[in-house]
Amino acid sequence: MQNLSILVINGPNLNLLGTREPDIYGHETLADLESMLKKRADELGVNLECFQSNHEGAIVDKIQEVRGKVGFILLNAGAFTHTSVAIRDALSGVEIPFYEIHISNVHSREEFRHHSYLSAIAKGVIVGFGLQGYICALDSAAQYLRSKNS
Ligand code: CA2
Repeated sequence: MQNLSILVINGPNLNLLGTREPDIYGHETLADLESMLKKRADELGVNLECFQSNHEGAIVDKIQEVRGKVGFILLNAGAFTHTSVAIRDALSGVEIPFYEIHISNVHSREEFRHHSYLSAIAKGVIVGFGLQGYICALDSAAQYLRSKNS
């Protein structure tokens, strides 16, 4: 059976998208982002679920919960990118391929944003393309799942 299901996870504070710091994160809200992704997923013929949490444990639980159910994860772990061994271990444990996404170019920002606990185990990393990065990641994940399942 084809597994063309993709999960998008947005981490802490990404629920504030479009409400503050528009110079860094733009003017679009999380709801705008999610509806843009759902529309693209429909065009691509893949199933898409979107999840956001400000809590590390909830993100770990979600990753564990989708084991065997989704074929790919698109993950912007927000600040947990730079701190969370727990999220990395969960991703390693479920063996679901994932792309790490950042809206801003973390490498042009503060030093503490330069290190990621996730990049080394990610299938790819998209940084600094704004919300467009999620669309690129979705296109690529759909292509990956199709070629893997064909
Ligand atoms: O650039 C990214 O996507 C980040 O993952 C965003 C995180 C940050 O901690 C990472 O270093 C890079 C922060 C998300 C906060 O999002 C906000 C959006 C609007 C207003 C305030 C915060």
